[in-house]
Amino acid sequence: MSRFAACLIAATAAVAFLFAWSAEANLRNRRELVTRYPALKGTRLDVCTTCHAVAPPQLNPYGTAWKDARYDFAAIEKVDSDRDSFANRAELDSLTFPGDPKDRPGPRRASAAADSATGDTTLVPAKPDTARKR
Ligand SMILES: [Ca+2]
Repeated sequence: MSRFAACLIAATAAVAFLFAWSAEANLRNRRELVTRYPALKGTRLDVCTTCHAVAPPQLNPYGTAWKDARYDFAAIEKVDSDRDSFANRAELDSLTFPGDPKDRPGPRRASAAADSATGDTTLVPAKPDTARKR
């Protein structure tokens, strides 16, 4: 085996490992989100784009805030990460994306993040608050 081929195989293995590690980290983070907020399981927010920009691994404002808060969801519940005038917890309770300023409680047009999850671009009513009250 040539030295070039060995380097190519090592580089390919390293890239495959990083993809697998990143995918596992994303799944683990989503599990943490629905463990903290069980009402989100299976909803439009049970997707990578709740914390990531449309092109992971880039984080959206909510994901960045969560990371900056040392991965403590409770610490950022009262913060309005995407500056759309709704606190993160209010957005989670309303099933709107806390990292997307175009998606907020009330009647809305599906946002880019929502589009990536559902493919829906029509006007949709806000879903009722289904999260448990604490
Ligand atoms: Ca929002």
